Amino acid sequence: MPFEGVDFYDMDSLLSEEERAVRDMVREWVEDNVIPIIGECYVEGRFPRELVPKMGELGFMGANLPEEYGCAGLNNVAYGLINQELERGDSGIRSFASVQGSLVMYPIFEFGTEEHRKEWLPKLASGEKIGCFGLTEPDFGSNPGGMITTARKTDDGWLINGAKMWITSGSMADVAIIWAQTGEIGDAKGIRGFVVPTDARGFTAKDQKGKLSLRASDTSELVLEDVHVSEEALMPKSGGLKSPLKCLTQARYGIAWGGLGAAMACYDEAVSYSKNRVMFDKPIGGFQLQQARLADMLTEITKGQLLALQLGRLKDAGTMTPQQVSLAKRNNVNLAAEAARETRRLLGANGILAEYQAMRHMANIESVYTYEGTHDIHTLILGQEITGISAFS
Ligand code: TGC
Ligand code: FAD
Repeated sequence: MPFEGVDFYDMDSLLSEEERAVRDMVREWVEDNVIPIIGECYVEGRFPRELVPKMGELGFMGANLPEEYGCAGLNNVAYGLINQELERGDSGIRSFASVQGSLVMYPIFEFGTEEHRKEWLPKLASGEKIGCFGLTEPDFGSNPGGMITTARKTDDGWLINGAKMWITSGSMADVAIIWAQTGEIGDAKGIRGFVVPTDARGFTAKDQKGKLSLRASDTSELVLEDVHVSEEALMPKSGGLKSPLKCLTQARYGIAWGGLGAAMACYDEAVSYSKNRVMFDKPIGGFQLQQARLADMLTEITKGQLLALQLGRLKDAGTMTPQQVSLAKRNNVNLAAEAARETRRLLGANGILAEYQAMRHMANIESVYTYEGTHDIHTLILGQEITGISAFS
């Protein structure tokens, strides 16, 4: 049966007609194009790149950026709903769109020149070009301020040296947003962003092998060895660690919605299975233990929906804070992890098969729990907000 959503508190009544239309359009696209193939892609460890042109045509990438650059110009709630529906299909599909929109197009829009915007945004929006975001390094994950990738000024541009690790879409990308230290190592204020074409001499990308999570996503290591870029590669309005962190706020916002999508997919599967699987002469959904699982899932999803929607309204009003985003990313990814695990268990042995969704989502969400700031890091961001005392320094 096609997915009908999870809406116990009539959230639909809080959405505009346009927001509902966007949500329904993405939902249908995911149902017809992602669900039928994603289990196989996952087993094969393959990102379904063939979906990208259509994703571009339908406006999924950078959907909250202005129309003048080829984007859909939607509000942030509609943008969030796109993320929710994509992640209902698979976290890898949402990841692709998140990175393209929030981590590549957003920095170009926010920190780049008008030439950068005109050159890259329409092609990235349509999916003609693919981008990636290089912040994390082998020895600097949660603490990107310590990065050792450097960009040194030359007579006619910049020389970039370093390595970036765990980069989504890294091997497919035409362009990489590379964050590098232009000053002394450790001086977070010296960090700046560069628009680096991936065919630049000295730039290589290597597939990250052996992933047991996000298998339908391209994850790579980037190596930059004396990569020479022009003066124009620098995004002039980037300055300090704050710039990449601003990008992360955009992507984390989308993930807060995405987590709901994964959780809703699992809940839907759990409800359906519980009504159909007969054991001890009755459907397992008739046993109190399974009902408790379902009740907990529905409660957490409903709370998470209210959280995401209000966060979106705050973002649209221009008052959303990064700490509010941390709370939502932390909460909604955690509830997705719980929903996926409980669904997997409710399904018994079938729950380990790729033809069901729960275990794929369960494994995916482990990455989502770690990237874009681990659950622990968001706990500490909230701790700092509450007490005024930083646990980081
Ligand atoms: P700290 O001193 O706290 O901050 C430096 C400056 O930045 C400001 N700031 C933010 N601004 C906007 N948005 C945010 N989220 C911000 N967080 C901080 C802050 O106000 C300060 O401004 P100023 O004016 O004083 O300079 O920096 P810190 O070095 O102590 O680090 C804090 C910490 C640990 C929270 C931060 O480094 C952090 O968030 N670490 C986690 C790293 C992370 O999330 N990496 C993600 C990599 S990308 C990724 O995972 C993509 S996966 C995508 C996918 O496939 O979907
Ligand atoms: P570490 O920072 O080494 O953390 C290890 C453990 O220590 C964690 O449990 C963490 O919570 C804990 N820890 C760290 N610091 C503290 C502290 N101060 N207090 C308490 N506990 C602490 N990065 C990009 O730049 N671009 C991408 O496109 C991208 N895509 C990714 C895709 C995937 C599939 C994955 C898994 C990661 C991706 N990342 C990307 C990297 C991701 O952002 C990092 O993995 C993440 O920031 C955590 O860094 P780390 O893995 O080095 O963990």
